[in-house]
Amino acid sequence: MFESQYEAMPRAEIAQLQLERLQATLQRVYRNVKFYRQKFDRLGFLPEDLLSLDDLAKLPFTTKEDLSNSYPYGMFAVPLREVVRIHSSSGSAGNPMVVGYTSRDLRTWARLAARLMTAAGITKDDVVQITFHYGLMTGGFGVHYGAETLGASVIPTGTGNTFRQVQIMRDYRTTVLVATPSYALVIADKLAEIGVDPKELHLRIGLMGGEPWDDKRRQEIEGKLLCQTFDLYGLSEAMGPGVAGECVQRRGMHLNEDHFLPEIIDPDTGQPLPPGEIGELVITTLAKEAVPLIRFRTGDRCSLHYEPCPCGRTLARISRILGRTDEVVIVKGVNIFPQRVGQILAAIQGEIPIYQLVVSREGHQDILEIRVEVRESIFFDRMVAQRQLVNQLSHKLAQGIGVTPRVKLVEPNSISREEETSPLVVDRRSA
Ligand code: DLL
Repeated sequence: MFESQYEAMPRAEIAQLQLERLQATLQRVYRNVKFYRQKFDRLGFLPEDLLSLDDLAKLPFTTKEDLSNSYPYGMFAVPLREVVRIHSSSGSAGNPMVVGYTSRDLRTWARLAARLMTAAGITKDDVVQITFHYGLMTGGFGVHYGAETLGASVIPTGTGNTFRQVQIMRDYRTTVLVATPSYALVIADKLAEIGVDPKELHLRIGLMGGEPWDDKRRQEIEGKLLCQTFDLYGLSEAMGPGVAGECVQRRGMHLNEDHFLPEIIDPDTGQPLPPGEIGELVITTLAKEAVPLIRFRTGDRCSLHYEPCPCGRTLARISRILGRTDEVVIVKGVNIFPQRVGQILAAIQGEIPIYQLVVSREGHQDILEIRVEVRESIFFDRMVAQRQLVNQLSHKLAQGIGVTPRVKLVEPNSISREEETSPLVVDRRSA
């Protein structure tokens, strides 16, 4: 274990530490974040009223919309001068969500990521190739500093240029591939395409996260890349990767409970559910300085388990993420709110047209098609005009959602609402 004093802490001590940290967090947000102060005042709740962990359930939830509404810095509990890093994520249908880190937050992040990498069996002898995006999203940097903290040799390739990824993997003798499950399969396809035998590689571990996957994909990745894979969970609002991850037992993901207090709620009623039941994961951060969160609704469906793990860690485990409670679709690891697409189209066209997102796979690549109903007359226009419109829409949408879609103009009343996964989305990937 990387930090056995926390990872194998007796349960009673974990609860005591959580309570102390929670009280301190409530004090901090009450003093420094108007959003929370107003919420607590409305309830007549003072931070010192929290006497046990159960009292947390008296407080209201924080949602993605709340974070978007406080764009950009409304949720920050420290002055900007103390913030040393800023990341951002899609947030909600409205503004993006901005998250900041103090230098202590960054050190914590690196340690928590290092814990989960150690749990997956990664050591300082490993050569770790990180294909997560390095940039505004949290994936790349989070794992990067975790791996460096471990003392592993890090290759920060970032996403894309799959041919080069394969060359590097073979020539630099990569032992750990860090990727979204779908990108791991894209890499596997590339191996086959250019005739590299996976036996030529030195890969032993695949650390996979950032998007939903299942055991079938796990077997496919392991069979094609000849490595053992481990699930890694996180979300930008809480930190990024580093929230939870599988140990070598691979029976759920250990959640770094000394930093994140989990609850599972019924997404419809908001009522807490007992351990083992599937519901929405709600997280309260316990030591974050820059952007603490109280009862944040992640939108992720899973269950929570407190049984001891044969690995010796006492930290609770969450199941695989089984889906979402909202309409977010994750395409190539990027979270997309379908309504955001409508807003972008409205900004170009003056009103929200009828539209639909169709997500599918070609080989192992996620493909996002956005169908937009347009006036019939458009189809009588010159091809050039049509193509210009498609290019314009696809460019603006790519800017707005972070994934380049294929835009398809369709005639009025042609979008079928029958096979939808949600009101605006058809997701054919699991078919
Ligand atoms: O995806 C952070 C991350 C990157 C975690 C890489 C792990 C690895 P966001 O872009 O804010 O942050 O997206 C967070 O992605 O609420 C889940 O819906 C989904 N997600 C992340 N990890 C997993 C996973 C990063 N292992 C959202 N399994 C989360 C299923 C996952 N879904």
